[in-house]
Amino acid sequence: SVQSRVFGWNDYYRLSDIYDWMRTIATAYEVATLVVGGTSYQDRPIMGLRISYSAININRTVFVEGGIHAHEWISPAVSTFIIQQLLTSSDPVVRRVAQSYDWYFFPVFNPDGYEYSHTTNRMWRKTRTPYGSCYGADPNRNWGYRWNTGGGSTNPCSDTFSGPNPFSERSVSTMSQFLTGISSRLVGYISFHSYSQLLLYPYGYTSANRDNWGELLEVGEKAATALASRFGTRFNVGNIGATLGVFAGGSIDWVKGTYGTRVTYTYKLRDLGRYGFILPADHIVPTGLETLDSFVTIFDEFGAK
Ligand code: ING
Ligand code: ZN
Repeated sequence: SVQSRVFGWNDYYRLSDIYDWMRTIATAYEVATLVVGGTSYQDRPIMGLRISYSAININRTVFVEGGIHAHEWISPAVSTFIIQQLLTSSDPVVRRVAQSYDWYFFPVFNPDGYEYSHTTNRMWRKTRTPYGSCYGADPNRNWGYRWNTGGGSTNPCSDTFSGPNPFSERSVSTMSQFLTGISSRLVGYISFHSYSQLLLYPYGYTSANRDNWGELLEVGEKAATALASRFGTRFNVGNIGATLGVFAGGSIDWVKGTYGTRVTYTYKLRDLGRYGFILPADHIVPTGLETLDSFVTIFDEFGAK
């Protein structure tokens, strides 16, 4: 048999490499547990890692979503990078944050699309559910909060097809059930996208500022400052609808709108468009490091509030 490559952050990896690494982590670290949160249309498991330094559920759970859009490869890579750092870093802030919350990381939310982007079409974004002669719905337009009220398409051939119904995508419906199961303990939801260097807070369905947007902006600005302090990478902070235009049916809107989760951000990671979605692999480590700086700032700030 072929020797498999050693997993790391100098390259992008196939789904099976990522899942093998997650199994290895769950075996090697007592605080890490492998969980299957849901399944995809093509019957792939949506695998996650739960990280908890506490013997009990500490009622402060954070969910991290990576790879909901298949071609945004930096998103799963940064998700696994942060897992690794929470488990191994000796930085006192990282250690404090790691131990102050229970974590669920799902680095590849859209496994069918991710594999298709590796095997067939590097720019594939959606799921792979067949709809007539076209394939896939946008899993970030398919959630059932103000579904299909803007920024999505009703055309199954479009890259932003909202799906025929809310939660039509098996990955979205099964993961929404998983989230409902942990919702009473859920205090944070982070989704990683690329690209544009933005740190965004809800909502996508409206450009109006809602709920606790004031503290999300204030902490978001601190996080962006922390991010820039590493390599000078500049992120703008704002609400999704006002910054990008109105987009309904995103995961972050559903979580915030349904459960009122306090700490809710969507990152759009590097870069500003030079490479766009095809970010070279030598950006993974620096993107991971600067993102970690902002990530721990967010959860340290909210931990103290
Ligand atoms: N952009 C996001 C998208 O889903 C977004 C923007 C974020 C919309 C959160 C709604 C909610 O289109 C990219 N590039 O993925
Ligand atoms: Zn995206």
